Amino acid sequence: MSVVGIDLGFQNCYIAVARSGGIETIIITNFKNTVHGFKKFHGRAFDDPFVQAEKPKLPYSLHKLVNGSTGIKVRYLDEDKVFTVEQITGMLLTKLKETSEIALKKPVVDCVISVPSFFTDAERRSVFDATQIAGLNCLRLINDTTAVALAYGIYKQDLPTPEERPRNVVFVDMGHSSFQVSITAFNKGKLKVLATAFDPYLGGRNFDEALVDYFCEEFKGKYKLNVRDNPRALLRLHQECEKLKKLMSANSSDLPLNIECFMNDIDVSSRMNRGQFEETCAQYLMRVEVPLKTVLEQSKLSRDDIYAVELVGGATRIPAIKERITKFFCKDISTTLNADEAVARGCALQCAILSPAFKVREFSITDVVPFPITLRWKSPTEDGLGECEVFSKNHAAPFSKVITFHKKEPFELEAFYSSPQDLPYPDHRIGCFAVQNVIPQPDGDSSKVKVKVRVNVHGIFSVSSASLIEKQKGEGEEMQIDSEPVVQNGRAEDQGACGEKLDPAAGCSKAKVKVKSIDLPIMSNNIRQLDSDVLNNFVEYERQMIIQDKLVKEVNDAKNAVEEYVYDLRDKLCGIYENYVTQEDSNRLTLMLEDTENWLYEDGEEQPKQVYEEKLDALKRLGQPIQDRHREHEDRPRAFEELGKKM
Ligand code: ATP
Ligand code: K
Ligand code: MG
Repeated sequence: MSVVGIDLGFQNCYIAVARSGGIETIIITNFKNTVHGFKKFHGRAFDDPFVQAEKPKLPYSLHKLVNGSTGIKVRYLDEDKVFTVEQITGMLLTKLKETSEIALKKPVVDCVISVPSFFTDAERRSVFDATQIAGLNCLRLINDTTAVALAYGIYKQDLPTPEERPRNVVFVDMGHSSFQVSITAFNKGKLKVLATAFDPYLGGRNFDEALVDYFCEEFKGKYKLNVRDNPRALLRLHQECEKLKKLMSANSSDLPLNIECFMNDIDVSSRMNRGQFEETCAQYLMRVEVPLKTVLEQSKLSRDDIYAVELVGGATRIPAIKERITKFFCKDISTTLNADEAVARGCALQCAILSPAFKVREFSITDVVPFPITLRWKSPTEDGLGECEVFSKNHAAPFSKVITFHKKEPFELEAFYSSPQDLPYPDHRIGCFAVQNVIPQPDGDSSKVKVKVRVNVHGIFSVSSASLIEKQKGEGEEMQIDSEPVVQNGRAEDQGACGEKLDPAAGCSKAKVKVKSIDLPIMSNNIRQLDSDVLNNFVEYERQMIIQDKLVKEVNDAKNAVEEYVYDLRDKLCGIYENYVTQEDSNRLTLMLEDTENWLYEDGEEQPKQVYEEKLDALKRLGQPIQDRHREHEDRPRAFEELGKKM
């Protein structure tokens, strides 16, 4: 089985594979000419302001699904059909999976997929569902900049030892749709993300749009053209502006923009140079510094503590962006990494580390929680209402914590992001988790309930388990350990990444107390994730589509085989087969080939596979003997030669 990493970009997807010789990029796709621009609809409602703002720019239509989420209408087998975003990404992943399998000649199941570091719970859950639909086993959803950090660190031979001061590196990724920065500390065999920052709405496409705006305005005055009224012209202008933008990265001179027959049979032309470009895009260039400042502040490092600044992502090739980054960190940019492939390569490396099917050196990764998470609790009758921030900003992740409650009845935990104003998502709620079957102790006292909360390896939050601790005789002492103001207060104990519990009493000479713990069921509610039966339906539907596509392909192949045979045989009948067929047979066959050709364009346009196969067989019954006679004749001298050698 292959071990692959997938960079699911807004514009470009890369797949890399881990091989014994190293990491190799095997597939690059870009979405031009297909459905695109849906990556950031994951986990978002149709009414979400972001979705609504994107809607007019899309070459396909969006629909509100019954549960309020975003549906995408595409043509499938000559029919308009609305799919969920998970299904659309599922189809894309299926395509990537099949293409990789052909390239690798091995099944692809285990994978690691990158997501933006600012993706919230709902967005992550939605991408994860898409991987399920495609039949992939996603070992980790990893943050883009963390994947890049792994690709940077794992091959570095000269990292400081664990006892030494770490090497701090800034990673900057500006793609087509967004801008992400992280500062990561490296020691031998490990990396720890110190902080991340982002502008989720700043990317290469903003620069394209600024150019489009500029030329629309110019062409209105110069040619009296309303480009915005003509979607086809607008699309062409968009493509030309992206090209021009890229050319300007390499050239500081004046560059032409020419489009023939642009609109109303008019050829348009204009020019732009780098200075004008920077002026036109000033509002976007201004935003580059903000996340750089934020990330440095949060890492609590000074510029002198930074060892290197590494850039990836297509849009970081814009010189004005590079300059701003260089200036901010007072440091030249290093380019150890392949700017386009680093994310996918990091994903493949992480997959290799996580997969038992592959041996690779260990490298431990500690990421951060991008947005602080608070837990609020309430019981139906007890007046215990309270809340506590369980994960602060930049808290290490993955991570588990145990929170102790003292309760007499079932209660509900509501998880939400603590600071909605910093969230690039309109709803700060994560979900509700009802801890069930809680009963008082036989003596009427509250029971001690331990609840485990977790941010898992995908960056997804959950209340993962709960247990009721039964009081045993002679337990007084243990009660005392926990009898700080934890009653109704939810005190969090850290558990570390591997879920190992940090016992607050460890090391003390307290007598071991026997306790009995009973697992409690948890019912989760309002989690923004597909219900399992809906997901199963989508999985099944995707499987059916794969089968259907395969059938369609087989029919096409069968039809093409007939067509090819017709052309091939016709050529050869008046060529190399001429002397191996009677004139009469040749005439008969030629007529039949002509009939078949006509049939293919008329009644034979759309037939079941079997019909094409029968047609081919019928032709071959006449054609094969001729071919055999020809081959026999060709082989005879060779056979004699062989014989001659042996003698
Ligand atoms: P995202 O990370 O936002 O999901 P992505 O990963 O698909 O998007 P990339 O492939 O990293 O994005 O970068 C694509 C962007 O980089 C496009 O906007 C493209 O126009 C831009 N780009 C590529 N090369 C250059 C260049 N030489 N100069 C300027 N921009 C460039
Ligand atoms: K990419
Ligand atoms: Mg990207």
